[in-house]
Amino acid sequence: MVKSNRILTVGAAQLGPIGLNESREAVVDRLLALLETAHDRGCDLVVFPELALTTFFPRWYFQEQGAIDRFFETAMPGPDTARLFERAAEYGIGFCLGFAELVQQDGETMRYNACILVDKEGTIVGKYRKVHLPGHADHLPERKWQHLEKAYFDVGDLGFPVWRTMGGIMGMCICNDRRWPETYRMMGLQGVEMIMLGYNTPATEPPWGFEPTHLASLHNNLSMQSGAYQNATWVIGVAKAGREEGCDMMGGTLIVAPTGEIVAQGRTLDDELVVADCDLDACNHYKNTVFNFAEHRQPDQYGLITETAGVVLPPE
Ligand code: ING
Repeated sequence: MVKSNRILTVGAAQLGPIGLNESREAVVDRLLALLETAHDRGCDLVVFPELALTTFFPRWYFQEQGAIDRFFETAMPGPDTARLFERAAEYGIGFCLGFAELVQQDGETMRYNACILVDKEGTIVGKYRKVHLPGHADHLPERKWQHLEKAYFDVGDLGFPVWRTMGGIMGMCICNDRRWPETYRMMGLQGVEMIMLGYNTPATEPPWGFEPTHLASLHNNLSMQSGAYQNATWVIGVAKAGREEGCDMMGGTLIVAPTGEIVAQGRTLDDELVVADCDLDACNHYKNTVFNFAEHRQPDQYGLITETAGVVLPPE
């Protein structure tokens, strides 16, 4: 078999807890330490979690907009993150970074749960803004933890783009996006070969109430393994893990092959680099056979479902 030269050595850079008042400088120091380990391990690409610069602040209700906005970046790279870009470019390592983005759009201040893809030269080649915002929009004082992403972020307005870079077709999504099949399929229809995503997921107490704890891992793995297999793509899922301000966040950092197999997994709830060689050509088999969309999909039949969903059809 011809040896593929499209092998990316990927480092899934899981983060342990980030404190409510932990400085950007202290957090970037941790990102740089993971980046150094990735350099030592020969990585081409490093994937950091969702909101990798701050604690998961939607778990609290803040009344003052200023108290919320202190978790946002108004420039990327900015004064706190420039050294991450510089060091990565020195190492020749690309990276994906999740952060809270505050931006002016048509004279209006918009706030997104965002992530960027930076190439080996330190250039931002892509940006994604989280589309599926889970939780609730209003303060629910009876809850142990809030989940106020709908209050703190606008719905992402960039769709699900993919970018030809790092020798392949790369895509991104964020956290709750990974639970929705549309997320993977929108990129699958564009030929994606690697989807990078970060997440901050409470290990218990999902937004709607109690669930047996083993299901958190099942649903995490199921979502990413099926997304990978059904769209013949690699999926890199990276946790912010551990007991963050008293809230237990699940780990479960995963690297999933286009076969749907888990090829590497995190073992801790701390800062941990999970590394695997990802051959982008491993996507070709399924894209050319089982999931050859051109050959097998019938889009003109899919539209019919929306007309009948939930409607009792009249007798023939
Ligand atoms: N967190 C969670 C996630 O989708 C959640 C919210 C937890 C949804 C548990 C369902 C079950 O992983 C974020 N930040 O989206």
